[in-house]
Amino acid sequence: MNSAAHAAGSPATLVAMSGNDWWLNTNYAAHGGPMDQIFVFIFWLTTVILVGVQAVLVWFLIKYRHRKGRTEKGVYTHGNARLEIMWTLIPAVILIVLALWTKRVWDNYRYSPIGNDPNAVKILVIGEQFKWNVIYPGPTNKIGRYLLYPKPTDLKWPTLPDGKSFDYEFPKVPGPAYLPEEQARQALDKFLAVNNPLGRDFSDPDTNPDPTGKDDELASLNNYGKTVGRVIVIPKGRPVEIQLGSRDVIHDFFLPNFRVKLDVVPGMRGRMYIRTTDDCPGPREYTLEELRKVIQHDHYDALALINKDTPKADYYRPNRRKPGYYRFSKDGQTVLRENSLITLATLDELKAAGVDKLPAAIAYDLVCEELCGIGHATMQGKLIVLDEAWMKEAPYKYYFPPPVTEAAGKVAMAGN
Ligand SMILES: [Cu+2]
Repeated sequence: MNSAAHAAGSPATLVAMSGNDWWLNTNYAAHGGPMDQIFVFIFWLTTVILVGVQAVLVWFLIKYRHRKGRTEKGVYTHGNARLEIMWTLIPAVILIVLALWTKRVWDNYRYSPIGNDPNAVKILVIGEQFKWNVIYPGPTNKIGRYLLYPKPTDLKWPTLPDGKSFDYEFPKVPGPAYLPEEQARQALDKFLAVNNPLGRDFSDPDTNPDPTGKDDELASLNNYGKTVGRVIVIPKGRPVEIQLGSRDVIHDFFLPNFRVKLDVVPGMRGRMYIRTTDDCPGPREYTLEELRKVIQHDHYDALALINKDTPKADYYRPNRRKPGYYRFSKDGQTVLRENSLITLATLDELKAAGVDKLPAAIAYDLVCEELCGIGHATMQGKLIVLDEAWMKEAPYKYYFPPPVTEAAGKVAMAGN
């Protein structure tokens, strides 16, 4: 299995090998079991061959070493046809078996039929230097066209979110093509920086998560300020289609715990499918000691899920212009706010603030495995797995349509 073998040597993977520092980290993807079997098979196959070859080498070194007084001459040989056929055929058979076995596992997450499950949801992740943007479909479960950028030779101005065209500096000019190049580029640069950093095609109704136009929260679901650096949320047990795109250079989307990894290439939309295993830990109430173990011993991160129902939490709004949030506080100072990472220092502060338990979710690593630029090391994200109870809470309730059938997550994977 190429991806894991390649990944095993890279620094990001070594960091991501949480829990067990000597082996693969825990798998929480339904397709991951057969993938790990290939990894283990190749590991032991190559180990046995390595040990065998080295042993013969050492044996020959000793057996045919230089000794004084030895007079017999070396044997001259033209080779051995039967032996050569053997050492060609055996590796060929091994490679063919590995190739067919790998293809089956690869197809299982690249072209899985679970994408056709009525409960399947979609997520679009767009890489940029040096962050991941996470775009949710909303109740329509449609993503639509993104990463379409206007050119100075376009005959019409691009469309704005309200359906009007971007012409406010040049109301009498039908499009950038009617301006000198320099002016056209400046106008379009402004459009991309201010109105549309992700190249969303506002004229495509599929990019609109609020077709009824009634819900402000829903309408702003995928505004750039919210998409950038956002946590990936996947509903436990439901099939998830992850679509991938890039705003600038090639990135590489890697979820070590979910056994998927794919290059994110500008101009292409990659697709892959995951469904969490039944034993994937969902959100729950943790004591401070349990969280300390998660961070210090298991080397996972944990995200605080604080909302209106959390005991000892309060609602805080710094001022009218800024959005409010739920938090734990001490003497009016925020100790921990909703949807933020819990550190060891936070745990001490929570204890001092009289909090002894809180709802949290394990935050799995999302890393870029491409050396995409000088800020590459910061290009990490987080993924959490939420159950249906949490998916009914804001803001998560805006992300996906509710499941349509009871059998959520029970569709079999191909090849399993
Ligand atoms: Cu990157």
